[in-house]
Amino acid sequence: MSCVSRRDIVAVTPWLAPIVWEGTFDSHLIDNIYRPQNITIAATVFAVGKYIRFLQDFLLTAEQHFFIGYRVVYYVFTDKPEEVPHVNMANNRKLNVVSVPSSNRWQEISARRMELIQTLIEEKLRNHADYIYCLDVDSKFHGPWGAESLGHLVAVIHPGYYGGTRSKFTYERRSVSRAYIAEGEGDFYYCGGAFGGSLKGVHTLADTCRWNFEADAAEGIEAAWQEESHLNRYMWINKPTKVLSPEYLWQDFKPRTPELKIIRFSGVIKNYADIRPNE
Ligand code: UD2
Repeated sequence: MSCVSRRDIVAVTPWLAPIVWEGTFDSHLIDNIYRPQNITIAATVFAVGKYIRFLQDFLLTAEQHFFIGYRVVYYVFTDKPEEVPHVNMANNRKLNVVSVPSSNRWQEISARRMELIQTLIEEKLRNHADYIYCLDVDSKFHGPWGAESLGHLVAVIHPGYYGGTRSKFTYERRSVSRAYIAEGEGDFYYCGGAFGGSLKGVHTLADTCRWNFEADAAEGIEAAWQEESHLNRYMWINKPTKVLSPEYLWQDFKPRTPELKIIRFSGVIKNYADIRPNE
């Protein structure tokens, strides 16, 4: 067993879902469970407008760390299909490009991801993948992200909020929005930049967030953090069956804290004014 006990972190939620931290699982044992199942993992990543510049490092590092030894299919959504870099991949891994329109508002690009993920699952993935992870492109893998992360509905605790109190969480606080979470309610603050689960789990999530987002928009409401706010509301009502620690989405600008024994995936430092269409 490669597991050591950890006393410095909480490894289970109050609804008895695991919270995955380095040192709380045995990856060899977990691979022995999942490898024989011959599963396929889909990964979606959006690279619209200037965000195409992040795609190469994302893919190169994913090829070193993301579900190594498993069948992986990347779906790259972009308005610049001709600029998708060529990255060498193992035989059991491939990349599909999906063309999407560009947009003048970063909020719309970020928010439309739910609709496109829902459609992808309905039109392409059923019977072709078992699990799906939806990841921000402006990030790199630095350590293994594997089958320990699998579950029906998987959320990642946002690195900016895991140590703080609930009152500091940037949930949508206006009750007119369908992303509303009242003061004193909510569990964790989860990232919009990484989430996943079974096809069914993510389809229901994407479908619900999309409709709530669009119903808000029809009334002129945009939640504080767009789809991240809707995702947080969804995860509060439909508890994730597995929660990933901030090892699974850190931010390069944040100093490393003692609990963090490994960084698996981390957002690069970026200058918003330089890369977003409107800022
Ligand atoms: C946070 C979330 C992000 C999203 C956003 C709210 C994390 C680490 N990030 O990040 O997931 O919930 O808040 O809107 O949890 N994109 C493009 N082109 C653009 C703009 C965005 O392709 O012009 C895509 C790209 O895949 C990017 C993602 O949308 O990674 C999120 O946008 P962001 O990185 O600008 O959002 P950010 O860092 O504020």
